[in-house]
Amino acid sequence: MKITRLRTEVVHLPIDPPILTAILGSIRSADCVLTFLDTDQGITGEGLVFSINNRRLSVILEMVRQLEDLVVGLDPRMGGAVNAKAWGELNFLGYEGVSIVGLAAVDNALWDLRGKAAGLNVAHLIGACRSAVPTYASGGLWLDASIDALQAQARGFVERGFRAIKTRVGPMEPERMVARVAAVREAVGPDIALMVDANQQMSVKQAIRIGRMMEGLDLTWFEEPVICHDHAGEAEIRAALDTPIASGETVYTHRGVLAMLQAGAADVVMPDLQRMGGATEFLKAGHLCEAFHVPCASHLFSEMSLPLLASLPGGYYLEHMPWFEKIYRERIELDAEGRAIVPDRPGWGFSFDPEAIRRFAA
Ligand code: SMN
Ligand code: MG
Repeated sequence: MKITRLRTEVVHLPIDPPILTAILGSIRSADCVLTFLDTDQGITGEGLVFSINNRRLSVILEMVRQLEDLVVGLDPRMGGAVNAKAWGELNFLGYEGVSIVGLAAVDNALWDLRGKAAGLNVAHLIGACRSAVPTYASGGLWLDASIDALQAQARGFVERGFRAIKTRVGPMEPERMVARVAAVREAVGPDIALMVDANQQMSVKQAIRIGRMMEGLDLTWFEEPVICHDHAGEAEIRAALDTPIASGETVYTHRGVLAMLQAGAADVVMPDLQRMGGATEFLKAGHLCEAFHVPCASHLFSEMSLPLLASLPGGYYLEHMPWFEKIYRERIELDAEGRAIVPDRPGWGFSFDPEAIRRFAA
């Protein structure tokens, strides 16, 4: 089998109503570069990368397109060679930022292609450790929700079958912040796992103070309390609190994860498939986490991260974010314990819907 071309489609997926976040402000759309690797056997591999509010999307699109020469003519079974060659070439542009985002689109399409060629889901291609992955509802409980709305949304997630949910805190008085999280805990009771994400907006001292105020709320984790580069600060907060610290969505490649682990920055690492540079790097990051006895969760990209977490011995919570589900034919399904079921379908097990592509096309 040979790859004949790399194709891209741009789609704009509305986030409606818009959501308010502490780090990115109002988010109104997830704008994607869908990436297709066509072959001479009629099988196509699919990957996607994205930008928020259509910002700088054309730069990402061009980066993906610029990698076409690495894959055309290649036997997809030799995907490791593409990755190794890309790493060599990207040395010039760098191992963070848009170059790695471009690689993610191509690498993920290659994994999908290998799965489809073998007739296996990516989890089974690697060798799955589990047939379902614990997941938390992340598409709600935002900063602009009132206390009543927070409680109603939290109960709604539990009614839909989720056993874990994440809420956000942002710039406001600590007492108000903690009261909002306490209201969510009160709404769902003690048996639902609850995470809190601060999106990097606190100082180390603030995070320790607020983290102490939340210790009684039995949080599963307190995420990104401080700016993503401050691994020493994260380690200080981690040492001061009983609540586990989660971080990692903003670092690039397995090397970024390695630096976090070496700094003892987090109790839970949550790599982002796009910032990792694709599944090949995500898996390396996951294996490093295992070596450091740190559970590996995921950030966004729920459909593709699901098979990867299923295949990692130390795989932990899948972030269930519904932003991309409109573009897929299939949806993630939950089992009776609120875990995301690994599909039997080949490749990622989630494929782009041509009708949805037309509807959301540029
Ligand atoms: C997040 C990331 C990107 C956009 C909105 C929210 C958040 C998460 O940090 O972990 O989901
Ligand atoms: Mg986060």
